[in-house]
Amino acid sequence: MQQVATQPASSAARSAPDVAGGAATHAAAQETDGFQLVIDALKLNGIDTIFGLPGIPITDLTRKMQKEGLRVISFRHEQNAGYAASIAGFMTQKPGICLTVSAPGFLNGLTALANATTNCFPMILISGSSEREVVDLQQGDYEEMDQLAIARPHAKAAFRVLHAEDIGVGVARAIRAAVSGRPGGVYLDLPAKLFPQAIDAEAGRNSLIKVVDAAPRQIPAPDAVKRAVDLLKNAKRPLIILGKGAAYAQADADIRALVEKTGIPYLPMSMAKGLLPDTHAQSASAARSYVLPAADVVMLIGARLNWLLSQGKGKTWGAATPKAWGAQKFIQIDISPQEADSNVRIDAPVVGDIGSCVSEILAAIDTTEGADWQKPPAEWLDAIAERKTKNIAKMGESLAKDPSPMNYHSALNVVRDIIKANPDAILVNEGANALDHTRSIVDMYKPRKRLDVGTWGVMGVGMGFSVAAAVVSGEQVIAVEGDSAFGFCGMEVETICRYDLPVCVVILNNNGVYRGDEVNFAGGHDPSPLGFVKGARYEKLMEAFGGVGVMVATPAELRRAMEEAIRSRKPTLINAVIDEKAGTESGRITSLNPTAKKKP
Ligand code: ADP
Ligand code: TPW
Repeated sequence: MQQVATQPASSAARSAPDVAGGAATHAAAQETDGFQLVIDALKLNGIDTIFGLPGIPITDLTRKMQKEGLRVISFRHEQNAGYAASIAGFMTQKPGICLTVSAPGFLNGLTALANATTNCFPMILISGSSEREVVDLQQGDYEEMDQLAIARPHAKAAFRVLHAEDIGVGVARAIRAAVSGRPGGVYLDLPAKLFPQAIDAEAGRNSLIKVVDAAPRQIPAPDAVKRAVDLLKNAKRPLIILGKGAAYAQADADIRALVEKTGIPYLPMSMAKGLLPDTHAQSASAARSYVLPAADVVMLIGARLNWLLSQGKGKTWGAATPKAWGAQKFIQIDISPQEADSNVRIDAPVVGDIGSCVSEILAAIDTTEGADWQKPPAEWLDAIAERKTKNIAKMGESLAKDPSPMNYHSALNVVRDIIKANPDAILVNEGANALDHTRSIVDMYKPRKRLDVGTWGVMGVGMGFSVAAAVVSGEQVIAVEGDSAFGFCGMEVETICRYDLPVCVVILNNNGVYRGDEVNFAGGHDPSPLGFVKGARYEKLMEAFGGVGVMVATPAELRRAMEEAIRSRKPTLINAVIDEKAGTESGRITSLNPTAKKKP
């Protein structure tokens, strides 16, 4: 391995596929190796950024990658590198790459890989691994682990490459698996022995594959489109639900055209906020609890009927009992042919990529209905408008209050103004109350600007997402974090400072998980399992690495600090101290939390 690192720069360059051969006369110049082929295969496929953490056996790989023009973003913990890779995949439709060492590094990255698969984000976890023969006989190698077997159930696909001449195929298969069909996490196992394997440079070059049409369009069947349009046409109380699949698909103009042409009210799921501006007249977000049970036809676009939509049944949907179905008929646009009927009957599944499905539906409406398309009945739209007006006024009252200490509403009212003034900024968000309140208070104006805990409600994505969002887009990032959520990934503020990224972290600090006023019911010296150090100075963590740290206690101070962070684009951490009694247990999902019959 060391041999490769100390190779003269020119020899490494000569073995790259685009310049190899020709003038090369030295024997070494006619050979390439595993290190080089991995880099060449990734570059050939347009991969330009790697999120990872070095160590045996991938240290030289990270050095060589950087030397050869890949941007290598090195983290303090692989889980955060993995989250970064996954969200880069969501934002760009290119698989985000996370590179780790073997066993413990691999396992640290695996949570992020599983999360990517769950959320349908395209990502490739590339981990170095130990010697196969020793691992398989369990003879006690350095960082011994059967990584491929462990990754498989958590990934959409998993591959191992044993020979340098197979690297091209391995990378191509990983890319196709990550981005085609329903996107997901892919594991690529690269044993230590692979990297220094030398092969003939020309054979190596010929073994590489530039993947053609990695995520082929999937055109829906005309009869499926017709079935959906017929159902929609006859609806009295139609509703469109936009999910993060719709945001991922980057079919923004057609989705907006479909919503506006049909005049159907819509609800954005959390990461679909901004696909149309949240201030859009047809947004039914402020009347969610009215539209879900009352709708008669619901068109899901890139959203699953999972727990976030109460599995399509129960009270949320107007049914009498938790397991009973509502009276709705469903249209579901999804790339996965297996998604329909997973919870309730889907009357009109439309299988295909969202871009193709939405444009075919638009075309069908135009051909069959043309100018005759009837907007939904006025009673439906008026009833929604009435609820919206009432709820928006109620929210306005809460936002106008200026309590002392500050609470979620008065702090987030500031964030709401800041995003309104900076609609290109990317909002990263995690926590329980910090998540739920931000989602409902802070309007988004552009697609793919809100990145959050997603399908699993996982804590710890905040700093990885922030790093990737800043690196991929170059835009200002604002991360609104619960103090507990931040603790899962807080050390990455060093990464933010090291790469000098325009990230402003706002910690809504209420001294604990959900809230900060819990006591130890045993009466002992230990704090409650839910409590943290009171009056913690999180802002000093950012200062420790050269960033800007500010502690604020009022909305005016918060506004000043955020405005300055955006003006300067400096890494900034704002410790926003809020009322420790402000939160509720588990935020808005208290009902999912089993509690003891008798309180401790
Ligand atoms: P949300 O949490 O926002 O409701 P989900 O993650 O539950 O969204 O659902 C996203 C859905 O979008 C998945 O079922 C996935 O198969 C689908 N999807 C992702 N990308 C595409 C695409 N390009 N075309 C069609 N469907 C897609
Ligand atoms: C990987 C369980 C859900 S929300 C939360 C935890 C620990 C923290 C809530 O406190 P926070 O926000 O962030 O201070 P706030 O505003 O309510 O006070 N481990 C993982 N994921 C989850 N979801 C948990 C634990 C949890």
